[in-house]
Amino acid sequence: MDQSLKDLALGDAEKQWFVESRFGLFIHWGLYAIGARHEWLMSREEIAPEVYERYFELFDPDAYDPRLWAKRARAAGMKYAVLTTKHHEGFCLWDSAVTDYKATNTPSGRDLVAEYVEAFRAEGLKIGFYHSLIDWHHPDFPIDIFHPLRNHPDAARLNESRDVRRYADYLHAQVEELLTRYGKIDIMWYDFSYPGRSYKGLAGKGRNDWNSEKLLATTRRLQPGIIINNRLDLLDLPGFVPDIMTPEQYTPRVAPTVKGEPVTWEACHTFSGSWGYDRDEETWKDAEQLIKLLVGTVSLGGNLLMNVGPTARGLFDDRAVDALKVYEDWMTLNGEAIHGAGVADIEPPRDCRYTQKGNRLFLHIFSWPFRHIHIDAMDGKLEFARFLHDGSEVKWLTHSKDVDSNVGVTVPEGMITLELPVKKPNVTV
Ligand code: JFZ
Repeated sequence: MDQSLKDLALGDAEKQWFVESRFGLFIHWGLYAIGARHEWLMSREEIAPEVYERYFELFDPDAYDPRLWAKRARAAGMKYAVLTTKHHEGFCLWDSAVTDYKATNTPSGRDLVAEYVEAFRAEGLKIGFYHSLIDWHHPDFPIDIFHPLRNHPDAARLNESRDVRRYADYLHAQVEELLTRYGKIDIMWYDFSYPGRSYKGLAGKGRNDWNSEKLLATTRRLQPGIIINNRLDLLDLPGFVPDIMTPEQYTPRVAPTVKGEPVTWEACHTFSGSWGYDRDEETWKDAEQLIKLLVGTVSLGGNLLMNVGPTARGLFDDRAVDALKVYEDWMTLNGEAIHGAGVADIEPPRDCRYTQKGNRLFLHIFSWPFRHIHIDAMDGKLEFARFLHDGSEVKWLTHSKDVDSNVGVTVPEGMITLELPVKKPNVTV
């Protein structure tokens, strides 16, 4: 691989804000909010572009006030946000010069991206753009495995007039707009590549289709400090390591590596299974799941990008508001154990997680042990233990050396304050 591509990766210092943030808001918003049954409905239901355009004609999020969104995100302890500027449906939330398929041409008439950037920046959050590489509306995007017209009897013939190079020019022109019109952008989240996959002879797409190397270079040139994710299909180029890895809807069992080296990573998850607003979805995560997801991710050294799919009116659904409130309540008391915290160099007890920040070790108790919890010995370095939520002292007992739970472990230099960021439940023991 050429050296230039390797030089495009960010150094640790430039990613420090990201790692310390630990928690961000993903926002999937587009015409699919009207369908309200998953952001992939155009593909799943094989809706032809001209039929899907009905949503375009009806799009009018009269209640959109991103200042409200930003306030809720900040209150939940989130430090950055990533908004879908365009999802696979091809609809653009900003006033792009290279398409008519954009928010400013709907009854809404507003540049939704501009308002988002201003509102989230005003709340002190870093600004991210999700941008779909896939585009099911663009006339030059070749019909492929996921395309709504994949089962069209003339798909192969229709593809003869579709030129992916023209589509790539469009993609690059739009990225240029997004990265030059809105000031400093902190994250670019491209999505996604699927080379080597095929369906009825229709090929998948990857770096040759997107012209990924150039897209990466352009992104870096226009926004030198921007964090760029890993979905451009560049991973198998020797020596190349993306700024971040983005495991989706699962939290890895161990921290991910790339080419044998630890890597900065961010798990993305949903409140309810779907990314776009899904009115009838019933699998909303409960408070315990939400907290465990965040703690579990940070305990492995990752970030959590938690998603909300706003409604077609531009509001967060009540269930999303409740979920954000869960985070708000917990983070208000326990945010110390998340922001700037990461992997602890010590094994947690069963059903527990550790996060650590300097000489403060946070023990997250996933299932309350009632009377005692046995933690590994810390060679006398344990200085003080207390609950994080109220600062109150927790007394501990030291067992003799032959008790299993006291077998020595390696801990960092210096004394440690152990803090327990879980409220003791109201039970009599
Ligand atoms: C992608 C999007 O398709 C999805 O709508 C959402 O935006 C999510 C965050 O990212 O999800 C994927 C990515 C990769 C595959 C499938 C869905 N894949 O490789 O099959």
